[in-house]
Amino acid sequence: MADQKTTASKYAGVTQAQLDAHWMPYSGNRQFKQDPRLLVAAKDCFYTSADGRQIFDGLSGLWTTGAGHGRSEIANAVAAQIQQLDYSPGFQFGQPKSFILAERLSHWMPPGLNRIFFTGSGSEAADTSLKIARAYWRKLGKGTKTKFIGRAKGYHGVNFGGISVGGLPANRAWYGAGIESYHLASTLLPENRFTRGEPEQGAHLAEQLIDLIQLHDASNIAAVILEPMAGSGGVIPPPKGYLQRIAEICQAHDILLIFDEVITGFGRLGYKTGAEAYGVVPDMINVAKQITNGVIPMGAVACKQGIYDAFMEDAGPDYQLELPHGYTYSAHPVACAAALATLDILEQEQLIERAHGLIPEIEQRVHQLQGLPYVSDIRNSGTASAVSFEPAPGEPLLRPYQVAMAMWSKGFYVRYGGDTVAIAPPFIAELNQLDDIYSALGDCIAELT
Ligand code: PXG
Repeated sequence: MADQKTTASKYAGVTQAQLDAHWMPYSGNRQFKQDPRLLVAAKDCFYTSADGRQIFDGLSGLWTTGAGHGRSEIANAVAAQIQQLDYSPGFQFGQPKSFILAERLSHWMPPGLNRIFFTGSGSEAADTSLKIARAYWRKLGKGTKTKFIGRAKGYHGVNFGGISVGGLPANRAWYGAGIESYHLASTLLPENRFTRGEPEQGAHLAEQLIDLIQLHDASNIAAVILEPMAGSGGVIPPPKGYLQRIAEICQAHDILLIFDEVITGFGRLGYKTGAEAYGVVPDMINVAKQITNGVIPMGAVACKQGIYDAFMEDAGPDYQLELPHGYTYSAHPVACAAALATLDILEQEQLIERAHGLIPEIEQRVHQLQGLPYVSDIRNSGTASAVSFEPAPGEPLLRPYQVAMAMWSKGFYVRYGGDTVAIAPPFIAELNQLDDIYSALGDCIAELT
């Protein structure tokens, strides 16, 4: 892949004025527009770049596309749905597929999380879950339970609720007051550097929740929200026993536990959910991304039935709405069709099991990079892996960027952010493709100056 000929313009006919017009999300707009990295097609594990190269998809899109690209089953389901019912109102009227999908999703969730609220994205799922938590306590006559507890280095999307409970400083610093939230410490500990999988040290950090409860009183706390494996924060697996202890404390103090499984939902950890992977049942689970294989935007919040039931009780006349919340695109029929086709693929091709089988392969390959220059840590969790770098003098973000750009020129797409490069290949990746991407990563790191 390294020496492929440039056969087409890397601009794909896009003019400078067109590049300038799009304010790109989470991007270095100025650098990108000088040297665009445009993708024009995708099939299976590969993108085609505008300059005609095959680029291995080392992050399954943005953690979205575990079943690989160009899945005709999803394309056909989407096309058929648009022909049959392209849009239908989700408020006070319905369409069959949302009900079929909700019931089906409940079987992907831990037992009891069988009431599904649809959103358009992971960020909307985060804010929906927080709103449901507050409203739930109010319905129960405990309206003082409004505060939230998140975790440092947590990511729950970019809406105001999500950045309030989120723990990535850059995502919060510029946006003023959020909703009242407090944070547990990150479980990223120096003593766990280069651990394979879940680290031994760190379960004691769950006890910080007791301290926060003592400080704020459980009567004021609505929920704890955590990613079972913190993805955007740099692939941070939970220490052994940590999530179990958090769940115990929440239960003992009548605090809801929300798992944000936007990345871990539907196979990334080799299980249906992180909840299943770690044997912990939260009160709500947020999903998005892999729910439609990334093809159509969609998110969802799966709730314990008791939460839903609380809203249905004493709710006035039965034509009156029970929860004043929802989106124009909640349960969009085309997204529902894409999700049903995606679940079919995951089940029929046993891709969760396939992802599970990749875990030791990825673990072994990524940890071979230990000892290369500037590598300060290597982590892996399920089929996600990450390499962190010592900061370059005065430019802490430089090395991951340099590595990712070198990977791009060798024909590999990887994610970079903060001090970390992350790789999370599609569940359909072959072992030789894993060989290729991790050895290319090693070469790119070795080239760092
Ligand atoms: N929660 C979690 C745990 C996420 O990972 C969101 C919520 C927000 O989802 P939406 O659909 O609103 O973007 C996410 C999104 C990365 C990366 O580089 C991660 C995400 C998005 C883009 C890049 O790790 N996660």
